[in-house]
Amino acid sequence: MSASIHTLTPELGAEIRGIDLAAPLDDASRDLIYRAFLEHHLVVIRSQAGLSTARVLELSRVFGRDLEPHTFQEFHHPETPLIIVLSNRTEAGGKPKGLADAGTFWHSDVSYQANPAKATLLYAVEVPEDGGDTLFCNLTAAYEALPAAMKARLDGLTAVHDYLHSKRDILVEGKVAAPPPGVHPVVRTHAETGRKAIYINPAYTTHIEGLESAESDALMAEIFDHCLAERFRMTYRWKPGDVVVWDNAATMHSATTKHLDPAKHRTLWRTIISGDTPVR
Ligand SMILES: O=C(O)CCC(=O)C(=O)O
Ligand SMILES: [Fe+2]
Repeated sequence: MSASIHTLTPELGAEIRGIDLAAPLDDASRDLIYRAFLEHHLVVIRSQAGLSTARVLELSRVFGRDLEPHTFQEFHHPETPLIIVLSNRTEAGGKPKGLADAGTFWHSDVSYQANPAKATLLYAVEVPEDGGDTLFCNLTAAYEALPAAMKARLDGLTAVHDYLHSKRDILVEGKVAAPPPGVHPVVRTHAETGRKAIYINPAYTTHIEGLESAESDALMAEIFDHCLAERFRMTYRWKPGDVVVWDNAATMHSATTKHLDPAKHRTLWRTIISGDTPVR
């Protein structure tokens, strides 16, 4: 069966059919997956239950050469630090088997880093019948839909991104030292497609540089309001065996796991594909 691309919504996401990830990927499949990723910002490959960690790492490398181990070592997959386990399961004694909530807030992954993640891959090992959806927002389409005057106003601005802005419990508990904040353009140009996207997010962006704090807050609120309109959004409902990969330079996302019934088990493997410094 040859692989084909099917859009999920007119603006965001594509499903790739006709690919079996249990077998090594040929060059044509890699090209097709990567092209769909650039064009649609998010790709889904369904019904891939039972993949090994090696297969998940091989697929991750379609999107970039370098993968990053996650800061929270306690949730690394036992076979490799390049996969972190997201799970609400606990062992006997209550020890968590994974990171139970990787971010029930709108964010672009590790945007506080100097070189934020290029892409993120999630592989659904087990997911409940309902609940635990992941929400996505297309920041390229949101930028392109801005009035010219707003584009001109944002172009050239920079913003500070700080991990502590979202007040992560794990840091409050003092388990991991907080990474230093990063500064990035408010509008970034995609390194490969050349398309511009808004690059601030409610979870990590503390303020826009050079503006009074009230003005920065008001401008950010206005932009987030615009971005989070229904037409730029997509809700992903997981099925076991789904693989989803998104472009962090073109989208933001939110988990909903904070509100998931603890009796419903959800376990995903996650890899991070390294990125470059965002540019204007
Ligand atoms: O668990 C989810 O739905 C998404 C978690 C998340 O934000 C991530 O993996 O980057
Ligand atoms: Fe995330």
